[in-house]
Amino acid sequence: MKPFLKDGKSLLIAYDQGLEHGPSADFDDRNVNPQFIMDIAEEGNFSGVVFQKGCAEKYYKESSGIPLIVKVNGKANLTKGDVISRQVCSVKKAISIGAKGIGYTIYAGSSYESEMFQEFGRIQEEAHDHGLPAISWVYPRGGKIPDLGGDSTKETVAYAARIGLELGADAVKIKYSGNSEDFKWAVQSAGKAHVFMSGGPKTNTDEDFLKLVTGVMDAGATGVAVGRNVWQHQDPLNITAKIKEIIFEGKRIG
Ligand code: FBP
Repeated sequence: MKPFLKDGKSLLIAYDQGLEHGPSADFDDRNVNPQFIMDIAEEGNFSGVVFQKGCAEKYYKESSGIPLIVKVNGKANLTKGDVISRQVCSVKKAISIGAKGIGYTIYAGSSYESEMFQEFGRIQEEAHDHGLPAISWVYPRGGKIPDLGGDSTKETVAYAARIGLELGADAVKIKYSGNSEDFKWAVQSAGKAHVFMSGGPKTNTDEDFLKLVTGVMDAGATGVAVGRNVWQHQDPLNITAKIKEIIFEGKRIG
C-alpha cells in the first residue's frame, strides 16, 4: 500500500459511481465531468484516485503525481436479483494506464460470492506479481445479510473486513458500523490489511461527515475512500482540507 500512504494514513477519492449508480443518481453539471474529479484529486493532493478503466484512460493525469487505483470489476445498477461484479479490465491493462493499485469489489452474501472470491484471488496474485497492492471493496449484500441485521452492523462489517484479509487484500474498503467502538472490531478483524471507510451518500452537514471520519480514525483505520461527500460538496477542496486535518493531523470532531 506504500504509494498510497503518508505516515501510514491515506485519503482516496473514488469515482466509479457513474457505472455503479448511473449519472442521474449522483451527478450534476459539474461532477458529471471526470475532469472535475481529476482536478480535485490533484489540487486536494489526495493519496490516490480511483477510476474505472474508461475514465482512467481518458482523464487520469500521471503528471499530477496522484497515484491511480484502477477498479478492475464493476456492474451497472440495471439488473435485478443477486449481485455479481465481474472483471472488466486486466491487471496488465490497468498497469499500462498507470495504476499503482488494483481495486476489486466483492459482494459477500450474494449467491455469486464464490465467483468473486475466486476472481479476486487470481487478480490479487497477478497484482502482487507486478508489485501492486490489491484493494478490495467488501460489501455484504443479499443472502443472510438481513438476518445479521444489515450491512452495517458491528458483526457484518467485521466479517467484511475479515473476508478481505483472508482472501489476500492489502486493504479493505468497508462500510462504517455507526460508531467507533464497533468499528474497532472491524479493524482488529482486518489484521494487517489496511482499513478504509467507504464514504457513503452525502451527509446533511460537514460536521456529520467529519464525525464519521473521526470515529473511523479513532478506531485505528488507515483512512477513508470518499466519493460523493467530496465531489458533491459545493466546495470540494474545503471539505477535503477538513477531512485531511482529521486523518493526517489528528484533529477530532464531535
Ligand atoms: P462514496 O464515497 O460515494 O460512497 O463512494 C464509495 C463507493 O465504494 C464507490 O467506489 C462505489 O461506486 C460506491 O461506493 C458503491 O456504493 P453502493 O454499492 O453502496 O451503492
